[in-house]
Amino acid sequence: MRTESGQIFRLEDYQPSNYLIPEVVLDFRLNAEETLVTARLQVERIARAPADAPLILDGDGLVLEALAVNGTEAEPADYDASPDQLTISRLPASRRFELTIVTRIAPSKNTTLMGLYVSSGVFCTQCEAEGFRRITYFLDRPDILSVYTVRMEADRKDAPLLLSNGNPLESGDLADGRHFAVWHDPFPKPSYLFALVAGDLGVVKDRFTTASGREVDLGIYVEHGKEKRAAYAMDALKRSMRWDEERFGREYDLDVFNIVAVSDFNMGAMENKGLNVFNDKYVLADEDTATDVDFANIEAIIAHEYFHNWTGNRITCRDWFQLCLKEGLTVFRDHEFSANERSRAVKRIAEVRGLRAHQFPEDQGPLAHPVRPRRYREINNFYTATVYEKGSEVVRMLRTILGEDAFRAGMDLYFERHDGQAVTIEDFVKAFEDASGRDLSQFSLWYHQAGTPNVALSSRYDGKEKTLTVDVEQSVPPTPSESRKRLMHIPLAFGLVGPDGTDLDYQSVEGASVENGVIHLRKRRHQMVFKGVKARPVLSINRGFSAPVTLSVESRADEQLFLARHDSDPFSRWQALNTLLTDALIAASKAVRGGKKPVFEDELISVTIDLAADETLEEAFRALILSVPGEADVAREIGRDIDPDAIHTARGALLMAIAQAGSQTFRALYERLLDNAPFSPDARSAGRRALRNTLIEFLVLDSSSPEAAYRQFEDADNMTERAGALTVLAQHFHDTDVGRAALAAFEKRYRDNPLVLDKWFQIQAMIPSAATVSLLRSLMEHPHFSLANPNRVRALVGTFSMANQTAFHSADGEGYRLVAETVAALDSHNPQVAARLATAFRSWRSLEKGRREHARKLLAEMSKRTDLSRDLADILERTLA
Ligand code: 0A1
Ligand code: ZN
Repeated sequence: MRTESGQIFRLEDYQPSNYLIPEVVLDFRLNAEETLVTARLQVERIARAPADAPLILDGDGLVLEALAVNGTEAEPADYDASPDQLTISRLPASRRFELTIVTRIAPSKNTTLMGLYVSSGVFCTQCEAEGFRRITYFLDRPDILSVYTVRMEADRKDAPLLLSNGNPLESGDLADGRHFAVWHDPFPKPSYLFALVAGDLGVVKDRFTTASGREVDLGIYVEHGKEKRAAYAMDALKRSMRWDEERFGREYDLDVFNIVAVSDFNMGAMENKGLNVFNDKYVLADEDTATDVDFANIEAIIAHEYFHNWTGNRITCRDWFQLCLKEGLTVFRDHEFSANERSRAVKRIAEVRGLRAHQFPEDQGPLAHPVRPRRYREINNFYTATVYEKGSEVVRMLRTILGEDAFRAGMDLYFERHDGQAVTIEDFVKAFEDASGRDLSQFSLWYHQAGTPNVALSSRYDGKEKTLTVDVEQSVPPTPSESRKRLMHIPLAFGLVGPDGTDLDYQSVEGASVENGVIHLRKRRHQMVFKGVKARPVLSINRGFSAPVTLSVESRADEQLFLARHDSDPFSRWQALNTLLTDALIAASKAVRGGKKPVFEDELISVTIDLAADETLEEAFRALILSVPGEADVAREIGRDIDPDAIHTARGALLMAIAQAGSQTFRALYERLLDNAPFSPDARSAGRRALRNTLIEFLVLDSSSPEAAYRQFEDADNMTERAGALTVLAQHFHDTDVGRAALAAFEKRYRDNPLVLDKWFQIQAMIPSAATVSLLRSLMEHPHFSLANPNRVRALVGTFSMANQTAFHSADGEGYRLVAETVAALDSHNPQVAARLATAFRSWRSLEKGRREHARKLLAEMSKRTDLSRDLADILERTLA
């Protein structure tokens, strides 16, 4: 491991800045090879700072061209400039002064996609978290709030469009085919929300009238010729704006709101004030090129970035330790929006599956950290499932505990109290304490303590006394640098399900506080006694996944089957079946490893088929019922000494058992679901397609023929069904003529559409075969693959590492080698994407010995390199620790 492993930042070291920058005027002479940036900063020394306190500005790879203080060129002796810092030691005695800083940057050479860069000929910026310092020297920290005026100058031909934050002020022509525009953002904001876009783009325009009658011009900018594919995003934007008014009383505050789609982007999208920049994957959609999942993601991410205008922009973070203040809360808000727009139960199941797939392994491995971390080396590595998804779960629990009305009162107080400020999680929680009068100190541990709590539970019914006794015990496993854990406040929604499937009443309960169908665990152990329970109930616990915990429930399989068939909470029905299927897969994997044939209970298979066929349930829910736990889900539950091949075989056997038993039912259902109506992306239609897509896999397994899938592939009039069929063909018939023909046809049709070609890369990256590693190596030579584009890398190598258990974990270590080589090749180019890809190794210790050893060797080899980025060095060091 390299020795200068980088500074560690600690929450307890936070100090307010000695200087503020109330106003910023930026001037950009845009040129791809060489851009000149002039920053005029109004600086103010705070009253209690010593008059001789040096001003230390952040930079990253900068070249200083000129520096002036109050309009006079600075003396070289008065400052020190390095690429990553500008220290000014002699400053005027007055508390307010002006600094003029000129830097020279090279956008076209910027491969990190942080700061100012060029994507397909368009200048764009990404400043969160610390990208602004790649543009000019600045106090690049979120508690420095400034009012920005931005002037841009560029060639009119290359960049007819000049956008920045806020409202447009003026624009005009200049000599030599150049032109300029000036934008002004009246809302003080941190530098990470600064944005600029300059280029030649097409646009979709619309208008929105806010609740109080303000007219807002909306624009979505995309590559010329793709305007039609932005219609859905525009619709989602207007629905989001209305929803935030109705649900949270939040109105938009500028005259314009612009979204720009770019093709090279490290993440999903960015909430820059009034000028959101998006990965084009989350803007562009039509039925021919996007799946229903794409449509749903677009809706969610458009909403997410828009909602940040209040939760993130108007109220921002004091420092980066508080990232969840804006992210967890905004994810909660976008989840609520999608739940309102679509099916709440289906949305919740999808969220929980996502949380378990991404956050649980993080929380249970070497990269575990609290929702609000206390230390970091590289903040880019903390845009994690824990900060986002668990952060959202914490806000959700807050609402469960307080109830809808008190929760809304807390939100209102938070907005009222902190508008225009940069605040902390403590401020956030305090608003809810003050609004509700409740003590949330124990609850706050959810922000501060890493690890997934476990709740162990057993119950017994006394028919004579009519009592149900429930023993509950909580524990939180140790995580890196936190060996001792404190007891949490865990809200568990529950029901006592009676013999007819309805919830039974009870007269009283002792042993824990229970409010509105929620048990509040606060101690290590609770023995609860429910009195006056008229019949033997089955306990349905953690309904709706009210708390992000693992459960160890002592219950019989027939009770879980009963819940799967009868629980009034649809989430719990799905959960009960999911638990049973997972247990069955664990047992089957064990059998396979022991050289035995896996067997499955008939009753488990039939309940699965019955639920899938139950016309009283919505189609999307039935599709989820039929998506049996994935190989990674089973691996996570096994937890140690994992053999991915055994799991794959076991899961294949389960799919086959369901396919054969459901043969008739599935065939009839598949035909019945065929819909001749014109395409619509609405939730109901998407649900039908989802169910058809799950059924098609069972149909081909049952018939041992690719024919039905190939027919769907050929007949499909939308991407969901086309890609769904191709996935099934690739999974099960990749080495047949039909499989190869379908893959070739897809490539031919979409060769010139990179976002669709990503699906083709993805589908092949998931093929469970020993030959996939070499297939991927050849696909990396495909003319449309490029390591420079994060979407391509994620589609091919990211998918392989996350969604191909057998090939990534192939016993010879070749899957690991492919990913490690890609990480190494990427690191000098785009450290952020390299580091994220490297997190694929985070669960290496839970594998069986041979694989574990392959992974350990590769990680150790990688970490020995002396030229690692801070991003990658940090991930490797923590993964190996
Ligand atoms: N704040 C954005 C996520 C984001 C973070 C860092 C980025 O840098 C490359 C980009 C985007 C969000 O939550 O959507
Ligand atoms: Zn966000």
